[in-house]
Amino acid sequence: MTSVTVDLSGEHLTLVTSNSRRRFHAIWLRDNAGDPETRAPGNGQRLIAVRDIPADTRIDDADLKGNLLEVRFAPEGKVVGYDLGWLEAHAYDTDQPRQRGCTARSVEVWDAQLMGNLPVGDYMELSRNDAALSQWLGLVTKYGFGKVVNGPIEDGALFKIVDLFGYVRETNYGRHFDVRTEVNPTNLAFTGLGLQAHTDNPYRDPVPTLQVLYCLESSAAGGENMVVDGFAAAKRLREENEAYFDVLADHCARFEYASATGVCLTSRRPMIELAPDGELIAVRFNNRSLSAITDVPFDKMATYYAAYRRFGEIIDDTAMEITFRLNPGEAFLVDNTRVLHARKGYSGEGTRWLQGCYADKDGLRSTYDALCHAQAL
Ligand code: AKG
Repeated sequence: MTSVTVDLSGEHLTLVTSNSRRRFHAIWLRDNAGDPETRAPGNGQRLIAVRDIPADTRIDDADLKGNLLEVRFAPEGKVVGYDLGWLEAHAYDTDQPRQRGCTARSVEVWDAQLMGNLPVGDYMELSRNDAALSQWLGLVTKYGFGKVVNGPIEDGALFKIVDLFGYVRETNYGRHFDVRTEVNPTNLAFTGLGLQAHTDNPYRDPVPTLQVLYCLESSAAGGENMVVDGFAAAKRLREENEAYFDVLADHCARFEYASATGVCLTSRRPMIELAPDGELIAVRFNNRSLSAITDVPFDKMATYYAAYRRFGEIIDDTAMEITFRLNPGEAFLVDNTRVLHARKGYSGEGTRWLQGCYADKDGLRSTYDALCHAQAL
């Protein structure tokens, strides 16, 4: 049995159903009205600004009509209907226990134990079958990375992975970059050296939120890839030592990439970035491009470095990482705001050639949500 009551001032109403009790403010309801004078019927965009809503808006009356809550607002005299399902899905009068370092509901943190259950998609299936694509994109959203197998072995094939869900982000490295040993490398990635787990390009503002690495040749010994969940590492750091977590979250690090060719990229952001409610929103970790840290007060610098060291040790702990070898035609995709990637060194006979590019996760999320909506119809 659902019921609605309006408080005496008309400032809010209370909607009670068999399993919830939610309050909604008059101003919130009015701003979220879906009638054609408030929102354009074609594209759903809001036609009014908040200044068009009277500051003294209140609820004059509220009534339940089947699955609809009908509200009359004063002083406008406007009557608006709200779907009860929509109200429950958008309710804000809920228990929202938030602590620093929490993660969104869509996220599942992981460690080496995920190995038996890798989010892998078959390229042919992903490109032909929306259900397979949506399932894989869902796993990428949950775990922050995914592998693709059975892709074409051809120059530029990595763009076909991005085409599955979004758009390439071009940078000073071009639309893509070749990861193979070079004589005069502009980046240590273009050598056979091992690379500590890192997020890419923390010196960019904004940082590319997705990275694809696609294998075209891999006959050299070594060169295996590792991925580490930066959110799991940040949570572990907090469990071990809250002060370490706080010092990395509360102060900005600085990152830099400068080359001889007129590129000078700098950024100032924390290694562990939180939303105002404490939710983890990004991890930045890259020993190669960390520049001098100048935003930590003198009396906190020693703790900052101890925290940075411990965060690195957690990231390097093999219990946190998943290791795999990419074969030609295989690729992996990481959420570059969350999952770090690494490479073992390689040398000797044979070749190793990967192509890499960046993209952004708004496109991936949009494709995933649109596929989910289409499947729900
Ligand atoms: C990068 O390009 O960001 C890398 O980490 C290279 C990874 C690899 O060579 O597997």
